[in-house]
Amino acid sequence: MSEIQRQIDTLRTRIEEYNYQYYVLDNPSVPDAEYDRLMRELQSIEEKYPELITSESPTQKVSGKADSAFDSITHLTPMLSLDNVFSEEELSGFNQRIANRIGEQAERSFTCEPKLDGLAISILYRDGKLERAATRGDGNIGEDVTQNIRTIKSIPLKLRGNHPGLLDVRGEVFMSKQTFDNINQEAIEKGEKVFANPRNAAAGSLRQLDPSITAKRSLSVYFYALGTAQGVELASSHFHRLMKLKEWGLPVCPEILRVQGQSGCESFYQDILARRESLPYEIDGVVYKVDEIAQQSELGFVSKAPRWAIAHKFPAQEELTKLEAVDFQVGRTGAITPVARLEPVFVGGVTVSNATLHNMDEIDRLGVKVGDTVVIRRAGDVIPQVVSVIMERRPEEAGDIEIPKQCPVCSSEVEREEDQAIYRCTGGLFCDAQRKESIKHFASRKAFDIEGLGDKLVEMLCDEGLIENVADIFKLEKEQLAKLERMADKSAENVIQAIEKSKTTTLAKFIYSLGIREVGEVTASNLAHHYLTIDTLIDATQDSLESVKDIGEVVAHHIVAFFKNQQNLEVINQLLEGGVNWPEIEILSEDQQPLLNQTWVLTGTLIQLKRTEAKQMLQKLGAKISGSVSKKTSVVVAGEAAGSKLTKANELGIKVIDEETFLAEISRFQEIE
Ligand code: 5U1
Repeated sequence: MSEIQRQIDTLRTRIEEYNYQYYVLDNPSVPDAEYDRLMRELQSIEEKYPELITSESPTQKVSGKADSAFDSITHLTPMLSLDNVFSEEELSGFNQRIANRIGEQAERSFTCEPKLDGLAISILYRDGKLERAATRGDGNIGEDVTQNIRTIKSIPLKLRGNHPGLLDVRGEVFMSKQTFDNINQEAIEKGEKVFANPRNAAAGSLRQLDPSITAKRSLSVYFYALGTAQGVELASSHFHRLMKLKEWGLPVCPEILRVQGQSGCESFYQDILARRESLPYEIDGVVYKVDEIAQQSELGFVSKAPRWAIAHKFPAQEELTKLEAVDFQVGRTGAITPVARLEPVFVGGVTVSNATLHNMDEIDRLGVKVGDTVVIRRAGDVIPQVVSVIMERRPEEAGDIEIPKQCPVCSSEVEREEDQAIYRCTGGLFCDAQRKESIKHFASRKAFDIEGLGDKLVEMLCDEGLIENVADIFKLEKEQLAKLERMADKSAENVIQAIEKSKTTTLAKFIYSLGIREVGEVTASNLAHHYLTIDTLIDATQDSLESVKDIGEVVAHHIVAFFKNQQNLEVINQLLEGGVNWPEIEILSEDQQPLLNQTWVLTGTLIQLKRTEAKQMLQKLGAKISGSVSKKTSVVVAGEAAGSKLTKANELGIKVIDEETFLAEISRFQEIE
């Protein structure tokens, strides 16, 4: 056998295995990017050696396979798939191919749609009634999932309006990010297997033999194409046809847009890419379709994909790389976090060489060893994560990961708290790492908000011995700063001014800045409004603390322990003597707090207000601010590009207001005050 044939066989075997894992088991082991790479490699070899193409090659068919557990349905017209482009140059190639076939057109219209990451389906309506539904399967024969599709709330069993007598409509069944999180959370609580991603969860939920399980999974659907439509006159534009689907009661993605030419397509791509994280569903790119149906017909198809449509894929959010080593980082409270050192890999639009491994339980759960090939995920601005291990690529010399017995920074003993996944350095403020981290926290935006005193400068000041604790910040002099590397006179002056400005704060921020374990912004604010002065808080007992809103035994214990420590009290004294101050907290009567007992959630981007300002306004009126939407939420303020929290609020029927309405309501209360 020739070397080329051997290469082709290896690629085909691998791709077939990955197809099986993806389509039949709903449990892929490698990222899409790896699959796409193998497929492209095979395609390019087959292009060079067309005599080696066989009809069984994965390049020759629409992937997928009808599962024998379901009856088969032969589609009225084949369900096609889409070719992909990954760059603007490749998109130009697509446009050039269109122009070569049907002529140049300066501003050809395209319909642009997000490419949902779900499961393609075809639904047949006869005389307006849902008759049958099928998965794509191999493109010609799919699985009969009619009973399961009937349980999806947004799919009408009867069409509305002047619909076709016979309609075969195609779309994507998907699971929203929120539903996916809820289902996986439930699975964790029950000790069951979690789904790898919303797409697999959607596929696994739809291909259930018991439709009552599908019904519980809250699947969604958006339709994007007509297979067959008989008995009505159809529009000559794809975009208008989609609008018609809406009139017949079929959900269509609200993001679709008709644009002119390649530049219109590129703008759509950039816009959706920028909003990808805040969309309530997962997408892996966008789709452009020549809008004129007459032009579509002229262009026709090539093997399994139309020439008039293309998917423009986003940079992969998951990639394969090698775990080269694991280091241990010490945080502000001594928590020791394993950090994966990776062979650099381009993922989610940037080169990644580190990823968090969270804690030792996570390492056990992943079963990961040094030397393994791992799947790395980087979505949006979230810290890169190790998602899974490709076990079949484990080298013989792969090494176990063990927690160090001593702190890697100060050599103090490392302890594991009972029933906790976290190991901690017992060095406290003796540990350089904990000291540095507590100073970084103190200077950070939500705490003292000292502009210019970022993490790097804190590191330098500590390393130079210019500060040892947070109170030393207020003793710094301009000349000391100006001597530091890459610190000009002007910058030193600015930092000194920012330090001076930060001295006036609020009691809530002061408490938060102290970095007491598990005392976040909200708890700090509750403590401030309960105790009103720092001295009363310092003297508070465990029982008294447990009576404060949202404070339980553990947090109360951390607070008591913090103020018992003489070193901490000394630092607080030095801060106050150094000029740190805050205005007295006004005690408002209940009728001055019209939002008392209400819980508000802020989501999306606010344009006219800073998020912290909005929070303060609400807290002053008595409202509690929460980071997540639940049945207990009173009102959700949805700014621009609000995502999953807004969806959840709508699902739960919770009052949602925009920023304008929020400002109007707040100013009404302020007038009453
Ligand atoms: N949004 C969208 N996704 N998607 C997938 N449109 C779309 N069109 C497709 C596929 C497979 O196929 C067309 C050829 C109808």
